[in-house]
Amino acid sequence: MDRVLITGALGQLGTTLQKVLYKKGDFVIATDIRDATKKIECQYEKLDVLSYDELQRIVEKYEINVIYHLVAILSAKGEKNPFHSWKINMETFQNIIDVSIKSKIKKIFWPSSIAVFGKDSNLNFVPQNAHMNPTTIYGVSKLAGEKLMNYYYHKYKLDIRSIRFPGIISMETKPGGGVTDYIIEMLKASKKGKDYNCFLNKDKRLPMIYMEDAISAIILLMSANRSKLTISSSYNIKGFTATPEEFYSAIKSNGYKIRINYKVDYRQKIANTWPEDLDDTKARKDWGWHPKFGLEKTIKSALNI
Ligand code: AKB
Repeated sequence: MDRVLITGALGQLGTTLQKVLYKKGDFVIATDIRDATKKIECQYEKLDVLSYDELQRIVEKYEINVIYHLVAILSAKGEKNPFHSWKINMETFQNIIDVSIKSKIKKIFWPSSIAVFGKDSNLNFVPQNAHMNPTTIYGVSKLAGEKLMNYYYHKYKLDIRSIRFPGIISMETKPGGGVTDYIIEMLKASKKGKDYNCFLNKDKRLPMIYMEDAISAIILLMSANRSKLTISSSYNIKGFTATPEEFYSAIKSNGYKIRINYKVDYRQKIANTWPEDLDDTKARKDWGWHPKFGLEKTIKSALNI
């Protein structure tokens, strides 16, 4: 049984991951910077990962051996205050790395993102080892984190594993400041029968993944034998690709009668530097990645149809 610490456990990924790992039988301590307002099944502690001492205290107190470090300020929100975003995204990661080396943590999971890519990444089908010139501070911090993973693996054999997540679709939490959040807003508006103003252009194609698949990917990667992993930074994965208009058609064909207005804003410029599609064959080959949710199945599940 692993003794797991999750940081950012009240965020989009953390909210689902803590439940799944707890049900799987791990000892789980969920943490976040704020008090938990909803009931949490596993143990919960308020933790600011910028505080090295607090982090170390919790790791020692609960004899943690695996960490899922999910704290992050996402792409669109990050642009409002780049200095603060860098601090949150990078200093927390450095603290996790430092504590993990000292406390001999067995494995760490840290999510990267398709935000690491940029215009020269061959955006119509981004390879695993693309040129990466990110355009947001979020993307820059994720790319720096990928370099750190690789560095600390070679220097101290620190086992950090990572996935470059596309837009994750889930209904449990509020949208958290990402560019791909438009689909979550669209789904939530549909459920309420409200029209929706989409901030991306109707034809902007992006890779997406349903939460259930995102969680299975994390579990598969974390349970893989390290010797099978040929990438010591982050793996490309996707569930499927879609445009706002394709999502809208799928929602309509399931009986939701809302209207969409396209009111493009600064987030379109960010999305224009992200992949339309990407190559995830390395993840398939190295640790058996295989998505179960396509567009139609995602929409049905998200809308409980
Ligand atoms: C965002 O839109 O910022 C995130 C991401 C793709 O990493 N969902």
